Amino acid sequence: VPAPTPADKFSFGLWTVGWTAADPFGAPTRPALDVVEAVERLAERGAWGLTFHDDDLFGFAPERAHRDRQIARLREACAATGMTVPMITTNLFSHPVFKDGGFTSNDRTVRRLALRKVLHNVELAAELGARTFVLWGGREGSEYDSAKDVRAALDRYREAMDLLCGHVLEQGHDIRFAIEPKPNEPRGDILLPTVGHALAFVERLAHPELVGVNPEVGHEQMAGLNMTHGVAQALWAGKLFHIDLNGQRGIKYDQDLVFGHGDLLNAFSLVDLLESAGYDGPRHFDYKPSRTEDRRGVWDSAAANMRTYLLLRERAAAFRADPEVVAALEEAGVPALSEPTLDAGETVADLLADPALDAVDPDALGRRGYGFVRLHQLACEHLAGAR
Ligand code: 3MF
Ligand code: MG
Ligand code: MG
Ligand code: MG
Repeated sequence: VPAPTPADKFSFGLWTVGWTAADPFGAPTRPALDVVEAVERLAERGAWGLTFHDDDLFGFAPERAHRDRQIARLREACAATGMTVPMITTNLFSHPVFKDGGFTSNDRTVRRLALRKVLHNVELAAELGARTFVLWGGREGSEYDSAKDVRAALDRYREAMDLLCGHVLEQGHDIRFAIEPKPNEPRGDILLPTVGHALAFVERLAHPELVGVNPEVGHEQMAGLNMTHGVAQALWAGKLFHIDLNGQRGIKYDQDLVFGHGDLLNAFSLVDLLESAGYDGPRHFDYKPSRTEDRRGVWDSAAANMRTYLLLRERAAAFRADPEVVAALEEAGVPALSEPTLDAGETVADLLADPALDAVDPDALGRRGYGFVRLHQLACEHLAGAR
């Protein structure tokens, strides 16, 4: 497997390698990580970009001088290493003021504060040349159905998105927004819980062309969904603006494991999809180095994400190139699904009167085997390095 290079477009959140591993049950197990060290260590390992929440870089409501200094240090580190800032995002979830949400808090003043915080960070994104702005509404939701008017909350969510898009258009910024769905945690139920919900929401906005999705492997899997299917639908809709790669083992708390350290088969089909669909955006890792890890474990785990992606990319290419796989795909009818069901110009009347359909024996057709299991076994064998 080749070593990662910037051409692979691997990016990491500052909050990932920088996680000090405080969890709801225990204190931090690692010291804070400085942004300059994050940029340097990631660049050394072949990464391309660093992403961050405003609070990750300069804290909540920073002094002007501290904010400027941190931005300058990030810029200098990027200039020295060739690293980029392809995406930035705003923290509307840590400070107690956002405990009932930002854009959809029941408190109007909180909503106004949230909008102002995001608008400031959109300006920073423009200054740093970040072309994607991710919005994860982790506190937009409720624990109690009686406490949140969901239709009103969606009106306020839309109001926020329309304001942000209008602002970006007015300023002429080259920035698109990507909504990151998650079903729950920290709220009992989060609004826009899955890729599908977010895609439907985007179509109701004033500027749908400026808004897409940022699916996260673990978030879809927390909802019991197939990440590869969700990403395929986002691609189909032209809405895969960004992606959060990580690992998750089933329906439980958000594990943020290394990419591939959860459902490895689903990670394989995801890489196969991204590569074959020609997705050319960032391959962004939103993982957490486990609480058991020391500094070395942090950087080993960062490298593991990239290596796993490249390994799966290699395995997927070998799978596609294997003549037995090509034949099995053919037998399974996979390429045949791309053929339109009606002939060009064929009408409803033509279809109804088709004599070839009269001659079909549905019972015989019902006995057709598709060979999907054999095909999948070939995928497993490629993944396991057996072919
Ligand atoms: C939480 C997340 C977030 C988002 C981030 C936006 C803290 O489960 O996944 O990470 O990814 O806020 O990019
Ligand atoms: Mg997660
Ligand atoms: Mg997460
Ligand atoms: Mg995420």
